Amino acid sequence: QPIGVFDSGVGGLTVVAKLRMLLPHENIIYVGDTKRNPYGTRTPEEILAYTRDILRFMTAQGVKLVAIGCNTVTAVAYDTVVREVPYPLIGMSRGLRTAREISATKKIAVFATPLTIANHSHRKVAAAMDPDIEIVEQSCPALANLIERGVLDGPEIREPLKRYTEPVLHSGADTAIFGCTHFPFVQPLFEELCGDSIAFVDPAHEMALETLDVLKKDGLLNKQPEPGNLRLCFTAESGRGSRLAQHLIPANEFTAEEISLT
Ligand code: DGN
Repeated sequence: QPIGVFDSGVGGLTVVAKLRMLLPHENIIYVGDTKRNPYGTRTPEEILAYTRDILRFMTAQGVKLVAIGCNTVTAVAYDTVVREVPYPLIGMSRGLRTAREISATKKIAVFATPLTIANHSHRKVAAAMDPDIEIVEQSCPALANLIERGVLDGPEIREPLKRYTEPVLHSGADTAIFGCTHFPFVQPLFEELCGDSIAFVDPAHEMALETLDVLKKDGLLNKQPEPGNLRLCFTAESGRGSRLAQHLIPANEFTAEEISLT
């Protein structure tokens, strides 16, 4: 039985890459809703409907667990859909446990889509965890779209990225969380622009650990000795999805196809 992972587009592939590091024997089926991307500018009702479409597809594939590789879907739809599926559903981790361990100033920046920032979801989780943590929120409206189009370097992406990192550099934050799963695609650019003053946390690592825990606890770990297979499904432009996937995962380790969800 495979694990399902999904996102509004290619962003969740950064989560798949981390999952495969920690769970190399698991078969994974990925859905990127590239046809309806981006979700960041949709209404909550639309996002809920799209999430249900994807989960219906996952259920039909016989998944044993689904990990949501998207902060926006987690913030908007998780609490509703978790009650509707017969398998464990893991929301995108906020990465705060790791960030809290790393940060000396207790000032932690979050780079995310406007919808996730408007939800203040990192701030809420941080407040419940440790009231001394201060979250510096930085909305990055242009970023996910550029990455979705395959723009991973050059002035078109460096210019907005400079605008987003500048205030964070002056905020006193010493740690930053990627609050959007697209952003680790351009982690080298973030690091270049921030120098040594900020350490970056990819929450996908925490999420992979949580997935491992749940699979273990439920006795669902795949015992096969050979490497797990990876099937990438996109609702549009699977060629572009496949090309972007190759930045993270060797081409001979996955197949890519186009699917229809409706
Ligand atoms: N990758 C999504 C996230 O983590 O929020 C954002 C993508 C989008 O559609 N805006």
